[in-house]
Amino acid sequence: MELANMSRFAARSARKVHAVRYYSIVHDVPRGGPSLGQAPPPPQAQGQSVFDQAVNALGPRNNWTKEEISQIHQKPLMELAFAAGTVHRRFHKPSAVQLCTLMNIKTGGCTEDCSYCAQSSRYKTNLTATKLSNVESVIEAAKVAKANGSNRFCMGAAWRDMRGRKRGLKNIVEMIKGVRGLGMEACVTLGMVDKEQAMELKEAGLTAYNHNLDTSREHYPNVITTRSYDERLQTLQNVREAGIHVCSGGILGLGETPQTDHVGLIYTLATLPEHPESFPVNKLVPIKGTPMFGQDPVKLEDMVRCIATARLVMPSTIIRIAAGRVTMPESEQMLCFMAGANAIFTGEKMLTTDCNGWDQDKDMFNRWGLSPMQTEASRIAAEPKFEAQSFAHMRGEDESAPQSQA
Ligand code: SAM
Ligand code: DTB
Ligand code: SF4
Repeated sequence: MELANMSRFAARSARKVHAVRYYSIVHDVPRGGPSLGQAPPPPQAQGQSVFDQAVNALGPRNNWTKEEISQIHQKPLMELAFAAGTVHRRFHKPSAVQLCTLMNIKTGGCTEDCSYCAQSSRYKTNLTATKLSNVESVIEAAKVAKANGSNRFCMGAAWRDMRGRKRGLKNIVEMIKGVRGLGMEACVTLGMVDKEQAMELKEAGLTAYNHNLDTSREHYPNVITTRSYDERLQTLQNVREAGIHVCSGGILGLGETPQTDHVGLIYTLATLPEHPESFPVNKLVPIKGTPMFGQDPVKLEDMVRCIATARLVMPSTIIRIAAGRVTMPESEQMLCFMAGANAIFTGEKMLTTDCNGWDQDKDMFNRWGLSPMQTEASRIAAEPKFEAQSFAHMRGEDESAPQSQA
């Protein structure tokens, strides 16, 4: 590296370590919006179109039909996005965006055949497999995330399931306790878990478990053959019954048909006994060597339509722009926020691919007046070093209002 380049690099690295800039924090409304629980459509909804009922809803409902969701999904995009933004404002603070930071605690060598994944041992993706990270390194990474304004830390392992991983689970329990000890929300994504494992994670203080359905039931066999859709749903049930928040979503760009498969994915999640607390929308990151490499890139309109439909159908759920955000210009991300997205992964890395760096996101938040969401399980706003206070006083709102639970 030339001397001039080296000193520029050193200056950039030094900036990363020392010049941490902080976000201001805003509080979100309680989960469930104005009325808590899985309420049926309000009585005045009789005679309204399904779209109008969704726009006027005062609480979530889980008796959707696929046809109803399809009607919403088919609306002219301008109308759909505006309606989703309207519902978003009723159920969430529009300027609050949840920040979550990912860490890959066990990379590669996975037995599964998920046809998009860099970490499957079935594909030649130039990835070196690692053992489970040690607890200290995970806590150090969580501290960096917290110092950069993240209030949720998600640890991912390239595993099919947790069978025979007693020692691994013990270490993960310590990681969860450490992250929670920092006042952050802890999330893990470890593949399938049974009821007992879910209970152990709950006892450790786990906030949320990420397990994606990835796509519709119909398209799923074209993507993964080594575990079934119903096995995935069983894990979601185990997590829910253990009292852990459910984070489950999908990947767009797997060769699916948006009109049927995005609707199908949302339908399955929106008709669970309780909606997932968060719904990540991943845009396929094409990984050379995987069967999905070479798929047509996801169209912006399909992404916005999917987010807006999910917002109308699961109004109190936190919708996360997940993988592939690094490929989206700021203007595209903002369209997603305006159509109901209210969370991101932030930091230098996703699992094996790049994420938008800390500074890039802070600049975007400042330009657009966004602030990190403060949720029930985390209290980082209470710390004085996050200097700028909530924007609530600017709106004349009560800053001690109850928090959302993502
Ligand atoms: N092994 C665990 C599992 O599959 O549940 C946890 C890790 S797995 C990598 C977490 C999720 O990341 C997947 O379910 C998928 O939705 C998403 N993902 C993985 N590779 C991706 C890619 N190339 N593009 C977009 N999303 C991806
Ligand atoms: C989710 O829905 N997306 C994240 C997180 N949950 C675990 C993972 C995205 C992975 C992107 C590809 C990679 O970095 O390997
Ligand atoms: Fe393994 Fe998870 Fe990747 Fe599938 S998505 S290959 S289960 S790491």
